[in-house]
Amino acid sequence: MESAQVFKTSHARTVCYLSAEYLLGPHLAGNLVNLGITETAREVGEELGLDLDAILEEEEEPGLGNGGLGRLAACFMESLSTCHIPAIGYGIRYEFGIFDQAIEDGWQVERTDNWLRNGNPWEIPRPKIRFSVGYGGYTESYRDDKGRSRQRWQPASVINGMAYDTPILGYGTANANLLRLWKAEAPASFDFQAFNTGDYYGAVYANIQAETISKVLYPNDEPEAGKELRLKQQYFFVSCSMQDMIRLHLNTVGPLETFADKFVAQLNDTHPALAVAELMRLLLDEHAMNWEQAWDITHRTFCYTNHTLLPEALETWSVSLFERLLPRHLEIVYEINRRFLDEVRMRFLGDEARVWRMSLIAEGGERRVRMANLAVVGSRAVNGVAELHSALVKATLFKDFAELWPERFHNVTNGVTPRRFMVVANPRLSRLITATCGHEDWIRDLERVRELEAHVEDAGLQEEWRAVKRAAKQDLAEWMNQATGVRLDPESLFDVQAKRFHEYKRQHLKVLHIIRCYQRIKQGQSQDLVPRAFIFGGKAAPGYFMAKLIIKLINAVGEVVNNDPQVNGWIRVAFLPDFNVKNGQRLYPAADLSEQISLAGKEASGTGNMKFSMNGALTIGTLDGANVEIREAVGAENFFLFGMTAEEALQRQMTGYRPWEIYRNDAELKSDIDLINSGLFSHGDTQLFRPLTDNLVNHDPFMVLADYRAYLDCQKTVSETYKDTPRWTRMSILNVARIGRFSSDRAIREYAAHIWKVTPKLIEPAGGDVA
Ligand code: NTF
Repeated sequence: MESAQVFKTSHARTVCYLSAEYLLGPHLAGNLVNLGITETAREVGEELGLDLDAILEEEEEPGLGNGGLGRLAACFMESLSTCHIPAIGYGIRYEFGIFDQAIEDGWQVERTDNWLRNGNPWEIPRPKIRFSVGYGGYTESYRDDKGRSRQRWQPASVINGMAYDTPILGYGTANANLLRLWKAEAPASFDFQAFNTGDYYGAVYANIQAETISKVLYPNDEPEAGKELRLKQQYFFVSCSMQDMIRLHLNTVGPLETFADKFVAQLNDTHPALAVAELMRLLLDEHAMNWEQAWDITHRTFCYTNHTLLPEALETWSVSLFERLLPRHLEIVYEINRRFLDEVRMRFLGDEARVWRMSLIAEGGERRVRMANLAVVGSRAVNGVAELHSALVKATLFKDFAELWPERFHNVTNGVTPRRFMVVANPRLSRLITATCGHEDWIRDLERVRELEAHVEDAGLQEEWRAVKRAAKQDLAEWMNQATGVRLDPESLFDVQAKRFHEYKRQHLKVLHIIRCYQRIKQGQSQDLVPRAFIFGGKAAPGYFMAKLIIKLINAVGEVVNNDPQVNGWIRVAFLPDFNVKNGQRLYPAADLSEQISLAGKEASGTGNMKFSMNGALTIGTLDGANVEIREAVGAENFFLFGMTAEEALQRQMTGYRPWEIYRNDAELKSDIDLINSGLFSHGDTQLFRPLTDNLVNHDPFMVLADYRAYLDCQKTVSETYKDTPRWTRMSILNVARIGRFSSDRAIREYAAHIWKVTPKLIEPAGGDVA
């Protein structure tokens, strides 16, 4: 309340982060750390006979996101507070978040995530903060009281959005920003007419319909299905949020002319891109502005972050659906487009092909609204999430736009919060860092972990470093045994890949390595190997057949490997079920090796790569996303690099990629794939994995086979290095010491300085001290 009051009275410029997803994870441990009262809470608990760790285990996590994009939003909210930047996070209060994953007979099964079952102690319902949101209907022209011709929207149905606020605490600061999530409900006076005519059921049904809008998170990671409910969700939260911002502005600053000076709105991918059209509608239709003025404000308000180049993930909506649901917004999109394309024509005389490519409407076939183009045109800044990605954004996806407006394009490399992913997840490592550096300031200024470097040769530190890793591996082994019955040896190399399942991330490349190790051991050629635990975690989109088949393959290979006494002293395979924020916190501290093996050019940034590295895992990775910058930061000699570059991959695709030739010419690769087809891993079923193996041999869209040999060679180097324990330890220490740049605090400071132009606003604690 103190923060809100100060922001209000000081008219502080405020960031509004618009995101359809927030993958928050449990709040309690993070809030205790940020308040500096973890030990106090533990002691008080003991006095009361309560075990803090047991309490932390109990907490449900709000899984209101799919993967990297949603978790990034959560890290950014925490860093915004830590960096004293006035901010509001806007989103949807999904009643059911990302599904819980169970593994049955090796297959993923989805269970609903009923996270609100026992209530949510962190949220504050705000019944007075409610807005109505319309859908459908028609638009009409009329003359206002000054005789001007205006447009208005008569929606066919109206629902309400009610605010639920969660305070997001910063580390060691009195500042608390708001995460404001909207819940959909029927308007209080729902369909009275139906009531009066006796259609009680119909009226109640409409009521239920309204509430479905914030019911469930769409579980798709990258690809987008054009679902009507999804468009309704997007418009719902965007409309509530824009109305709320206007209300706040009118209540505090005053006239809407200065709206863009008070607020900057960051679009987290295209999911909230409708906000551009909605702010235009509110300014034009509800606040009687003219087009030029409304557009000037709108365009100065928004900035847009792109998170993927995968063509199937780029959102488009069919014009007919858009028109049926949002007729007024379609008119506005058309008018934005008309003016924009005139500008393009003027700049590039006679280049109609360019006009086609840049249009907000895709023509030819079913006409569709291109949300990415709307986001670029409606924003004053556009950014990618890692240097390579931002370069590709300019060179490929938005090439035409970068030629028109080069100054609009930026890079801000992602980061993650060290509070959650080091201090909360890995208290032992944190204590060791604090003891070695002699201060805790690295927690707020992660660059200062660099002070570890001075001690890298210290045998005592190396010894303690290994003990910390060893203890985390022991913890994970125990948990894994409880959860899955798979026994892991803490002495073995923990080789971990944890992220959403997607072909471009190439979990199956790692599976081919397991099969290769298996065959080598069976053939008595284990001399180059080290004992390894191959660990996987991650969910597949429920409708993504190939991703689910890869999960099944991992578990099938695991069943054979783990039950074969000839090999299971060497290798084990474990699938950690239900990879979420909480389980991630168990995994990162225990990893020796972090697998970041996507086909170069496909992973926009990756953030798991940073979380593993911060916890002392070494990375085996391609030159993709933020791997490139992590490798530069930690030093090429402390990173296991393999595979084609993005450019090489593209080149090879264009000159005709023939995976079957690689398959035929590499005897080991052929025997690994043939072993899958033999039925060894499927109780004699030779067809089960055919869709996967056939796809690899005949199409291989993500060039697994092209990188197979380089990957195996690199894994050999990994094993050799692991055998040199002091060397591995030094590399691990240096990974942590040089990871400072990948704190989300740094990312937020870059957004603040280069994109948002906001300055920190310190909150003086009112009632007392903040630790
Ligand atoms: C993801 N994008 C990217 O795939 C990751 O590489 C990146 O680290 C995160 O965003 C955060 O920037 C998406 O999830 C989406 F939805 F855009 F495809």
